[in-house]
Amino acid sequence: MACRRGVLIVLEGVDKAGKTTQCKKLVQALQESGHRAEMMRFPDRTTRIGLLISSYLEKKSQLEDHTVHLLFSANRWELVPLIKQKLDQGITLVVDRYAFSGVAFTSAKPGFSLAWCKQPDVGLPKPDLVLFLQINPALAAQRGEFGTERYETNAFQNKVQQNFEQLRQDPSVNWKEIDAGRSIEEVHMNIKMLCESAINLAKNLPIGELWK
Ligand code: ADP
Ligand code: 2DT
Repeated sequence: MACRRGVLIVLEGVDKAGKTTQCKKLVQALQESGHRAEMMRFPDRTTRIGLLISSYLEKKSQLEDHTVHLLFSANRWELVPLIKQKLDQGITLVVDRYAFSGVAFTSAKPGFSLAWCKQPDVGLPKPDLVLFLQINPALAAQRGEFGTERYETNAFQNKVQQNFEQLRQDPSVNWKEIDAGRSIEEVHMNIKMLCESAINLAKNLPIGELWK
């Protein structure tokens, strides 16, 4: 039997919606049911570009707003060869944040349009499924104190949430909304079911190009 490609699954949502928790559980569940699956996250802070981003997020350095937006995008593009290689090998990738966070966060800054923010990420591998973990940012904030990184304030997260709402109007992306206010296990079961069907549907189709 020909080796079918892996499927590109992205989890998005405001801080503390539960993305990292659910990515880990999903990878484990997929592996247990016989799929090859791995987790990735953006920003990937381990590359040279990622180190610049990490220092900026930790407020150890300043970067001009357009510049850091382009670095976040470059951080995705530099990993595209690896993403394609893994998908070709039949490995399903579960990705914690992608271009949607890129657009939602930068466009929460004054003077940035959604259209401008999307441009550098046009043509990235298009996720087969984008799971939006929907939660009121005020409820998510109750899951723990904000850290000290950039963007970790209620006012900023509210703007990010509104920008996600706009991005989710785009029918060219396969968005699925998940009620992330439920227990970790309930959310997981919901996500697992959606992913199993996405894997069955997508594995015979070529990977698309985002926003193109
Ligand atoms: P994100 O990656 O979206 O920022 P995390 O997965 O890191 O979110 O979760 C943030 C915090 O909330 C963690 O302490 C985690 O254990 C907790 N958490 C995650 N999902 C839930 C949930 N469904 N209900 C209650 N707490 C949760
Ligand atoms: P975490 O490492 O805790 O997820 O925080 N961000 C992320 C952007 O501004 N642009 C992007 O393209 C991406 C992927 C979201 C990372 C922080 O960086 C923000 C929170």
